Amino acid sequence: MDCCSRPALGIIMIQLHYSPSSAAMVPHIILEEIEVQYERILVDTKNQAHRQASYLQLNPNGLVPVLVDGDLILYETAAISLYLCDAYQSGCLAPPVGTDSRAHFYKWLMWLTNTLQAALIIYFYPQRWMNPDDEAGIAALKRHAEDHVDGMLKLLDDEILRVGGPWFMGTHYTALDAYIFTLCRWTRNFEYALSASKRVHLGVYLHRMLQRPAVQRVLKNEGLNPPYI
Ligand SMILES: N[C@@H](CCC(=O)N[C@@H](CS)C(=O)NCC(=O)O)C(=O)O
Repeated sequence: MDCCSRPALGIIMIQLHYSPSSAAMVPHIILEEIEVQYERILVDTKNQAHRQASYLQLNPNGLVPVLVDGDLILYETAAISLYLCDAYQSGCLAPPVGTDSRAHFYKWLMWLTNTLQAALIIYFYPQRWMNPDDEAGIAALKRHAEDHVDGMLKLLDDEILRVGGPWFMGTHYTALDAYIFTLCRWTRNFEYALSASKRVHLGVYLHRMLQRPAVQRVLKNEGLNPPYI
């Protein structure tokens, strides 16, 4: 893959607003992979910091992550990922623009954000979609969300087998790997469907991801403990 590179800036201009184990792990991994200087700003979501006026000015949706880079304030994980790939190409984390590989990279990035991530959000917050006192309904919805994600994990497992690794797009590690790792971790407590790490090809792939120094730094930075996947 051909890439030009932009040297890391001397002063810290990038800020990542994050909370541990959230979608912010995607840009967090990317930032560690491309080795630019950045500052992590913890958003205390347990204490509703993401709902406060100062944070809503950064992201009116009240969600993490937000990336600030100079005058740019950006939310949406996929958009932040693409921006980092384009602006800081030292990590070569996306195929060259205009190639078939780049087209497939876009396809998977969109699928991850609007299909897998969206279904996982229902799994994590089923009460937002039901009457609050409908406990049976909430439990059923959570189970249905697992069922849906089950098919999606199978698709990822099949694709890893088809491509042959070591990374999702083949020999070249891309931002998709950071995204897939982050979302697959979220399935580790599945009760009905197989978690991502228990799948034949995804499991090997996720363990390979755990070997990456950037991923190890991120898990440490976010204060997470095993089991990670
Ligand atoms: N589409 C958004 C979704 C981000 C999102 O759902 N963030 C979650 C953490 S993974 C969050 O901030 N949740 C807080 C809440 O919903 O109250 C993105 O990809 O950035």
